Amino acid sequence: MSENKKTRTLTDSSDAGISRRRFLSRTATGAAGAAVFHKTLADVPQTDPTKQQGVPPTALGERSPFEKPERKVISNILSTTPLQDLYGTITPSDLHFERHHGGIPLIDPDNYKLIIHGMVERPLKFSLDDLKRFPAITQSCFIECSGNNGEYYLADRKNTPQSLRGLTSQSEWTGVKLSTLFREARINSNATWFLAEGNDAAVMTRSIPVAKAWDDAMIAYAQNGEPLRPAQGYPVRLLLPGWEGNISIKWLRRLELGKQPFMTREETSKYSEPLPDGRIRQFSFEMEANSVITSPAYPEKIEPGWLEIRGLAWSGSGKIVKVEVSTDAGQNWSVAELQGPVLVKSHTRFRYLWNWQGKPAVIMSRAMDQTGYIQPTHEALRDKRGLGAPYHLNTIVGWDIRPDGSVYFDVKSWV
Ligand SMILES: Nc1nc2c(c(=O)[nH]1)N[C@H]1C(S)=C(S)[C@@H](COP(=O)(O)O)O[C@H]1N2
Ligand SMILES: [Mo]
Repeated sequence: MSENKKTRTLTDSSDAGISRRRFLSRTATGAAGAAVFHKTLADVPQTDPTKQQGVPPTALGERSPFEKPERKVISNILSTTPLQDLYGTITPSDLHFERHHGGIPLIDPDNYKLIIHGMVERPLKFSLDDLKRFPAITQSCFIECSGNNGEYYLADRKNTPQSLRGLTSQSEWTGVKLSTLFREARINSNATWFLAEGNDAAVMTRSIPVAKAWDDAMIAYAQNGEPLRPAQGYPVRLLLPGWEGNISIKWLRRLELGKQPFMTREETSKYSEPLPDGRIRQFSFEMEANSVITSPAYPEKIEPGWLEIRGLAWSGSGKIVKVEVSTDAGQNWSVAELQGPVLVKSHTRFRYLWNWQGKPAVIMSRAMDQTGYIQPTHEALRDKRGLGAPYHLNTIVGWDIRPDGSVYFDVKSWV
């Protein structure tokens, strides 16, 4: 009966009114007549919860076994966020999308070093503790891979919000402003670019204009209230709000100041975009306004009557100021409601009430940001930029609703 004793000592003064007899009769109805706590929620029999002990406090929490949101692992370098299973704007850290070219390295925080050198007056080396001693800032923003365009499934009507747009995730990040470190190192006034280098098998390097450091770049060591997840760059990553995810170098180990782009491997091949006029767009930092309806979407089935069309919009250029929804394949547009507070360079929830009358319909969303930029159709994007590279394709996408209520990806929005 030691279990019973334990339970009693846990009982606080607010339970003082419960008589010993009633207490015993309650616990006695538990499994095998004793107050047996179950180890995990999955072990608790699905019978009357008032008639059995549940699960005691544990060091780490668990999700309800009834909820199974999962990243979809596309390959050993890529996984996507289940946008359709999430609420609000923050992505739970264990569901943040992952993109890495050489796997997730294991880095001991005690051996961590960040070096700043090149065109600086004072070359510096920081430990993780050094970085944590600087004034800290916290800001929310999304990270989106420039390849967030569903290229893996485009022609497939069984696309989901996750397969179409699951390479964007939102977190609350904490760390140090990059400008604080650049001041500390007294960077040369002619230094207009810097190189950022990662400590993983890919040794990823990118060139970045110093102006971004004076704007909003940061060195992040925490995500959603805890140290970074290894997949997000533990112990330290560079974070460039609003810019293509690729440049936010994870497992950051070195920053070198210079006066021109460093022409890294990524910049001379992979992440450049051929344009229709034969020129090549080498740097395309900002993620332009984008949106996706997360419900209704494939594989949901809807019933006639009122429903709320829900989704996410975001822009790397600032705040989302407007999201419009069409229920007739883009002929007419109505303004959706935005859930505040709307933050810069952040996922923004939109909602639109709609009375579906059981007829075929195509629903779409399009976002507008504070610069006046409006998310384009696929046709407009193709004319402007060509489709020479599968990057920065923030096309308006839609869902095709059939008379029986089934919902499919509107493949036509991609032609
Ligand atoms: N060191 C390093 N940093 C990296 C990468 C990498 O492979 N190595 N991948 C980049 C790419 S392509 C993207 S889209 C983002 C993804 O960040 P996440 O995995 O935290 O979502 O990290 C970037 N930073
Ligand atoms: Mo990426």
